[in-house]
Amino acid sequence: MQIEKYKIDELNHQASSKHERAFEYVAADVKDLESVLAKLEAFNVAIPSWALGTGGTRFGRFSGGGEPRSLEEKIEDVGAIQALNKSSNSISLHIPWDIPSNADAIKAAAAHHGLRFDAVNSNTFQDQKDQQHSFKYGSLHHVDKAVRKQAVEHNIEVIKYGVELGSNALSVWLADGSNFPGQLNFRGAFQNTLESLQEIYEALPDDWKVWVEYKPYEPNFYSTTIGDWGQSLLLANKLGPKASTLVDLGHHLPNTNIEQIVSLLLMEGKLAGFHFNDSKYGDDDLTVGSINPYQLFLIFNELVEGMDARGMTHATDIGWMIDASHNLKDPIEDLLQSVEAIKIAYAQALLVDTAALKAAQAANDAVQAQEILQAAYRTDVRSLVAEARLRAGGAINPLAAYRSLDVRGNLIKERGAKTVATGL
Ligand code: AOS
Ligand code: ZN
Ligand code: ZN
Repeated sequence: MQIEKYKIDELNHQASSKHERAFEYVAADVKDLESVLAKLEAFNVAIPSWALGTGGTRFGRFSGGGEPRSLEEKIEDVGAIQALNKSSNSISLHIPWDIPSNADAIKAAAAHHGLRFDAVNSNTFQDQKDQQHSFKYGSLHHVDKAVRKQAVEHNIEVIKYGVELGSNALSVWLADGSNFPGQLNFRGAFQNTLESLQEIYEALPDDWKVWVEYKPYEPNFYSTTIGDWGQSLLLANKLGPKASTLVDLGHHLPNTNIEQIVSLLLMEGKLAGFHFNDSKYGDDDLTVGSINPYQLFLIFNELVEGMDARGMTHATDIGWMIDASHNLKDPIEDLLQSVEAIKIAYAQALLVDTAALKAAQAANDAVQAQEILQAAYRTDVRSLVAEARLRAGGAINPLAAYRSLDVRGNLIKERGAKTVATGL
């Protein structure tokens, strides 16, 4: 399955006069228009290989049709997303859900769609068939050295797969924790985790990074061994310059000020990047921007300001990834919506009048500071994002194009109506 460029051009032609009206209206008031558009054009968000099939809950899973049955088909799906939105040029693999056994062929398939491989993710939260020791009581933090060793070896194997694919980061999320008070010695668990991560760190190639993800609860409900950004940062600092903290937006207790965490991690040079999603209650893994788009904007505001202050390049100096699961929507539609929400928040943040905001802050003018932020947030930037995408060769409206080209219908014809994506 491949979306031909001429079909996108045809749809763009039909949508062009409406687009131009909207674009000219908003562009007239944008300072540095060309630089804003160039930044939007350069910006890409990695698509997780585990988000291309219909997810489920522990109560059930309702598969959709035309789901990818192999890594090759997942690459095709990401290729379709990229053809439409020109902002999804990489794919993040979870191993062993997706084992790139023939790395050259997989790399070639990805390159055919203009894709590369982003961070590789290890999995020590499930037991695999024929695995010697169980991860029931954790992995890198385990009380038994033999279990820790098995988990360390898995991570090193994941790095090897990543090297073959041209990736340069290992993303580690641990389910390690405890379900009941007294079950675990916190310091012992932390020390074991540190020691295990040090062994993994030693195995990183020179140009590689390790990203340490935190999460306050689930699957353990009393303690998580890497439960918050403090614990992750502590590990990252002890590990060294190749280690940093990954922020998954859903991994915070309700109402946490995530933008402040982001700002300080950036200041310390320890912000690895993001797992984008949205949440109402916990790690809901909902479509980015579907619940709290203002928070997303505030995070991007910190990113733009903090990255500019540190002379960082927006598009490449941080890991931008989606981590979502869809038990209701067509996964591709959800991902298109998610990338769009991220780019909208980014575009709004690029419109913030930073100099005026600094002046308001220096004058303790909270009213003016709010006016400045919300003037940017309330700007309808959709046509700016669309214009950047159009210039990059994508669709003015990716979701509408996906529907009118009946991509899902074609996938169902190709793959069948009763498919279950590999992985999860
Ligand atoms: C789990 O809650 C985390 O968000 C991880 O990033 C995990 O590896 C991913 O969601 C796949 O389950
Ligand atoms: Zn995550
Ligand atoms: Zn999560």
